Amino acid sequence: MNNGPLVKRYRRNPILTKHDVPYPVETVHNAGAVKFEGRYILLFRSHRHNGRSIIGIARSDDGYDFDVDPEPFMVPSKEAAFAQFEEYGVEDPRICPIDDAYYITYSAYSRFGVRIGLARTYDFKTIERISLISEPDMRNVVIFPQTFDGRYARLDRPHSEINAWSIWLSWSRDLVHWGDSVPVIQPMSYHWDEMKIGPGATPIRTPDGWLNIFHGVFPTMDGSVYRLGVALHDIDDPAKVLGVADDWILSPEDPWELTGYVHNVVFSCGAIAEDDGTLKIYWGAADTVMCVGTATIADLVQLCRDKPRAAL
Ligand code: M1P
Repeated sequence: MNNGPLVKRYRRNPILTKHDVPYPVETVHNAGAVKFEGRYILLFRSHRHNGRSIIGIARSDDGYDFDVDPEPFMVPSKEAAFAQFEEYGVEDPRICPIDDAYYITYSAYSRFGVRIGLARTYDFKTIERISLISEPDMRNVVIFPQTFDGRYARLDRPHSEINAWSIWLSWSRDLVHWGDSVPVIQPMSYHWDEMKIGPGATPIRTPDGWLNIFHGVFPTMDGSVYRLGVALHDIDDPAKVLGVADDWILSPEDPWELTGYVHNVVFSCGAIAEDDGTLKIYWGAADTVMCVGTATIADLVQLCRDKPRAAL
C-alpha cells in the first residue's frame, strides 16, 4: 500500500459548480456516476432557489471536464403515482447498470416523508419512473449491479429513533418489492461515524468482494462532519460483511469541503472503476459543488482486510 492519502484529490477540484449549470440553481452535488457508451455521466443534485432539489446531467470524455445539459434530467414528477411523494423534490441519485438498462434510485421528498423512487433509462436522454420502492423514512439506496441466485440486492438506510442509523441489506426478485432486510453495518460509538452511516456509491465488484463506499457522520459542538469510509462484502452473499475499515478514507479538507451550503461535508453517490485498477470517486463537497479523486481499488480492499473494526 502507498504511504500517501488513499484518495488523491484532482488538482482542479471542484469539477462542477452552479456556474457550469445553464439554468438557475444554487448547488451542484451528490452525483451518481457511470460510464455510458465510453463517456462519463454524472447525475447531480441541485437546490433550486426555493430550497427544493432537482437532478441534472453532465457528460465528459475524461471523467474530469464535464458539460451540463441545457435542461434538468429529473424534476418532481407530475404522474399521479409519484407526484404527491415528490412534491418537495428529488435528491441524491445513484445509478445501477443491469443488462442494457440503467436504474436510478433517488430520494423522493414530500409532506409524507422521504421515500426511495426507482427510475430507468436506456439512453440518458429519456427516463421512466418505475415505482416507489420504500416506505418512509428511507434514504441512500444503492442496488448491486447483478443478481444473486435470481434475487437483486440493495444496501439501504432506514431511519429509526431507537437504533443508530445503520446500513441494511434487502432482497428483491423484481426490483420493486423488497424484503428479508437485515442490518449489515452499524455506526460505532466514539468513532468517526458514531452518529449515522449510509450507503454511498453503487458497490464496485472486485476479485476480493464488493467494495462499499459509505458515508459516516460525527457530531461536534460545531455541527456534524461527513466523511467517507469503505467496507468489503462477500462476492456471492453481499449480506456477509468481510471487513469494515476502521479509518475513514476521505475527510473534509479543501476550502469548498469545509464551507458551503452545509459545511464539513464530503458525500459520495458514485464511483467508476477503471481498467487499470483505479477508481474515480465522485463526491459532493459541502452540499455545494462536485469533486473527484482517484484511489487504487486494491488499497481500499486491503484497508478493509488489514485494519477492520466490528460491522455490528
Ligand atoms: O447535508 C449532508 C447530507 O445530509 C443527508 O445525509 P444522510 O442521508 O446521511 O442523513 C442528505 O440530505 C444528503 O443529501 C446531504 O448531503
